[in-house]
Amino acid sequence: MVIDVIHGPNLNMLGRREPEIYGTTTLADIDRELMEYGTSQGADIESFQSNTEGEIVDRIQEAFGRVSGVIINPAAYTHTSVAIRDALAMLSCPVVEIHLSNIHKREPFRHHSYISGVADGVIAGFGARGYLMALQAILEMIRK
Ligand code: CA2
Repeated sequence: MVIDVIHGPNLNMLGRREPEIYGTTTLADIDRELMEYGTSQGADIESFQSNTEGEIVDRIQEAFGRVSGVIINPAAYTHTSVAIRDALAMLSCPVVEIHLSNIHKREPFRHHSYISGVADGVIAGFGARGYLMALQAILEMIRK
């Protein structure tokens, strides 16, 4: 069972800038925790980060028919990308959208997500811990 974890633009800077908003955990820390937990549950976690919309679309297309679930933090593309939404809509496996911050508590332009309408679940506002919550939730969805 493969779960693809897709990290959007600027998330490679996690833990190195704006810790008051995004915390001090790095992306490598998050991936490590997911991989450890995934292994304990019999799931292979694959991780991908890109600052480029088209590369994220390509990655989602490559996931089609190959993976059992997708966890995605589209970052700023959450609020702009019909292309990422359309790519996710093609998938038949569960999709969980995750945000470190509570986007609804922030600036109005972050309140709308193009992604939520094609996601099976959304987690926001729990910081890096939210990724483990997303993994636990998606494994439950897959096993049902
Ligand atoms: O809360 C989230 O996870 C977001 O997806 C993060 C995006 C933001 O545009 C969304 O509205 C909410 C920003 C990711 C930028 O990450 C940084 C990490 C460290 C330093 C600077 C940016």
